[in-house]
Amino acid sequence: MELFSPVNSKFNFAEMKMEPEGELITRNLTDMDWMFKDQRAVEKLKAEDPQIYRYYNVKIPEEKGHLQHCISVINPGKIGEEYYMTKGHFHARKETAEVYYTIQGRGKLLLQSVTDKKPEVQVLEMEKGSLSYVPPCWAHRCVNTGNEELVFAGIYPGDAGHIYGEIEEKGFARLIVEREGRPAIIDNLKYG
Ligand code: S6P
Ligand code: ZN
Repeated sequence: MELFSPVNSKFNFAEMKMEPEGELITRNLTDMDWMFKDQRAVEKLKAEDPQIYRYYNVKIPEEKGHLQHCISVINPGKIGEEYYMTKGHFHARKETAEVYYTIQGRGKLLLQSVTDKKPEVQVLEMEKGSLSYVPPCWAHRCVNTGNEELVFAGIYPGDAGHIYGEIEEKGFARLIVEREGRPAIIDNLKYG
């Protein structure tokens, strides 16, 4: 393995961005509009195309032994009754895990098992200080249920890789929506 130099990154809360920026990936509504339940609400907002989330990847070799790490920022907001969320994915190397550390805001971490059996769904709370463990073989999506940006760090093996296609197509079996002013976990009737 080549010697890689130690590197520091810092999240600038005044400007809500990472410094140095690294690789910045932004997801606006039109990058994921089909993933929201309420397609009428999507149509109304499409022209405006709000940013849903962004993440700053520190550039690290995608090799075993390294640790990828990034800071994600999910904006507050809803499409219809469904909160802003990440697309969600599982790792190409399914046996790789991940740790999330919530730095600001409030949300839910939606986890769905990726095995041959019927998927199991679990939800973990994300709030300032939460250290959440995503074990191997669980797809993961973060949802901002608060009224400020949800900011969290993700740390995972260098060679984990990401698979989006299946979740882009099928979604998760549960959705996180606002009901009577509070987050509720409901079945995704379109799952499958
Ligand atoms: C990577 C890690 C996060 C996400 C980021 C965006 O393994 O879980 O850095 O990439 O939160 O979510 P997504 O689902 O669009 O990759
Ligand atoms: Zn991941």
